[in-house]
Amino acid sequence: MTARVLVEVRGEDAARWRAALAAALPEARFVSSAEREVDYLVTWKPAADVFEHTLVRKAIFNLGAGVDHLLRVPGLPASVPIYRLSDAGMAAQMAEYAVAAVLRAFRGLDRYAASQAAGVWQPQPARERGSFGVGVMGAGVLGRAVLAALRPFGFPLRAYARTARAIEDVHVFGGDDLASFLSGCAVCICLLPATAATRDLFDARTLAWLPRGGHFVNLARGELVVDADLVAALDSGALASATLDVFRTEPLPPDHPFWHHPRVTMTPHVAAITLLRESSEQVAAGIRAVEAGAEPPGRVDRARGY
Ligand code: OXD
Repeated sequence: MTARVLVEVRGEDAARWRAALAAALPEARFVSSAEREVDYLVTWKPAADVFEHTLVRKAIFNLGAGVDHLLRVPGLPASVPIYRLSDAGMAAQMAEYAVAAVLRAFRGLDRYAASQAAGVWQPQPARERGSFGVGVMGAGVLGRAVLAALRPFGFPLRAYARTARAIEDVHVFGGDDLASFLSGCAVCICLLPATAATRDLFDARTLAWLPRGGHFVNLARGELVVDADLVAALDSGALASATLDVFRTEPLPPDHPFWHHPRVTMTPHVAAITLLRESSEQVAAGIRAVEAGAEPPGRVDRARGY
């Protein structure tokens, strides 16, 4: 029987996603949301009532790396497996962004920008790379790609992962070791998923575990950070900078202090853009795998929350 697929993406991208998925999976029947029963739901941030009118039989594919939005949708069927994108062109983008942020911090480019704005010619002393620790939180596909991209620069690398596993040339810290991990991060790059265990993880207490003058980079979810505590750490000079791609509310409200903070560099959730062709091909391969009785990559563990 032909697989029935519902693509539930809202906004201006919806038609592009439907066309790309239909091209990647020509053997399927793409149905409208009027259909009561489908085999597959392919979605990004679906409407809150999607499961009121749609029964999903076989699997849900999330068009993104993070499933925190999806796991909050009422009526999410408990027995249907969920798959999320795994890399699909995002790892290279994350790596580029993270390397740019680390090098900007290491070479003091923000200070030179401030000097230029003030019309001041002010060389800074060279830094010792061997004592400039760079830490990555989250050692999944994206975290490992970021670590690999950083390796050629010779910084001491560390990683923080729920379950510590060996990574070549990287000092890996496990779940209970957050304070030791953060204390060695001249730059801390957060790639952790938003779960019950990570929400508000970066507050006054944990931010204070970073070395004085450290740099905080959040490429994961805004919910991980207590904004007022981060602003206080930047205001006091405890932290030299924050590079933020994600926020509790997106778009960031116009009156939020991050917008004009001199120590904050912001981008609008673009560190790793979901790529249409790569993602559609991955979902198509996943649907074909399920149809063939195999297990595609990227299965979400609902108890863990990612
Ligand atoms: C995300 C994504 O999960 O863009 O934020 O993939």
